[in-house]
Amino acid sequence: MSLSLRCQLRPEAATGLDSGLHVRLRDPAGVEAGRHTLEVHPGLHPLAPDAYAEYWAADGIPRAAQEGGVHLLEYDDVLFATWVGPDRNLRGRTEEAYRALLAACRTRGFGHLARIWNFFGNIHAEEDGLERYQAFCMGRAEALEALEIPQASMPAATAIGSDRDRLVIYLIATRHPAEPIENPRQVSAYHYPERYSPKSPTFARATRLDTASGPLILLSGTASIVGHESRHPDDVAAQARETLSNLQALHDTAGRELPRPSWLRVYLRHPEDRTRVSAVLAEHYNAAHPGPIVQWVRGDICRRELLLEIEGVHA
Ligand code: 3EB
Repeated sequence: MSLSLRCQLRPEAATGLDSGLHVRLRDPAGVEAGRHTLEVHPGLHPLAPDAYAEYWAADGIPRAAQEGGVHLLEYDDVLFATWVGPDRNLRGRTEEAYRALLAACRTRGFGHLARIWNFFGNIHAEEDGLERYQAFCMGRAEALEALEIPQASMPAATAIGSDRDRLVIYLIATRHPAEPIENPRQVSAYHYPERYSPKSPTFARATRLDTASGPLILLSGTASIVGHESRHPDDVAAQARETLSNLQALHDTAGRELPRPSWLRVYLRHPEDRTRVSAVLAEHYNAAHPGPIVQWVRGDICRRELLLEIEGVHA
């Protein structure tokens, strides 16, 4: 099944009035629904001077809808959905949000998640005896279990700590399953030992979709983790190199003939690490012409020792 889904990271000024899902990092957390657009603001801080907007669209004129806390933008073959709300009682909120999102998708015949992004504040703070990232994992796993989402149809995902107090989730759903891709260098997140979270994170390392303009690989947030353990706790350049090895392994697994990354988003815990990470990226991608567009964002990675995480799209 070939989809009409398209994705671009574009200069922010160019987003104009096109229909589709627009993700803009600089605005306060929230969502704005238009007649043919859905604008999501995860509540993150892009690092100057970059000003990109993430732009997703498909063929045809989309239908906008709202259902409970869920905003939807529906094309014939692709559905975008968002949920934005307060991030207190994160476990319960996450479960509620996932249930509402999945129900809205299923009702419309979009039973498969290809990609999902999750943002909330104070990711390392404690709530009900759990670190908030773990509370998030619990709520998400509870919803996915209740709705009987099989491991083989986990979406590619991002979960990042923002500087706001909002839970912001947005997703891409399809009528037919995307192909999940796991990383041979890493234990699948859904098989992580319990010490990372009483209920494992539920996501694929990447997913592949076939579109009218060719294959699309959607990369989950990827960090300096080998097996299930964090590597190079105090060395941001080494973490960057390890992360790029993970991204390379995903590309090799998906198929080397597939396109290179067209854009990457780097989440940095400490913005001052940008120069060092940027040098590692330049070295790695200098043989690629053109190399990926890179967007830099301040964000907290779910494990305290992890200093960066990279996501992106091959198209
Ligand atoms: C990792 O590989 C790093 O819980 O949805 C990356 C992407 C990470 C998604 C998630 C977590 C998630 O475990 C953290």
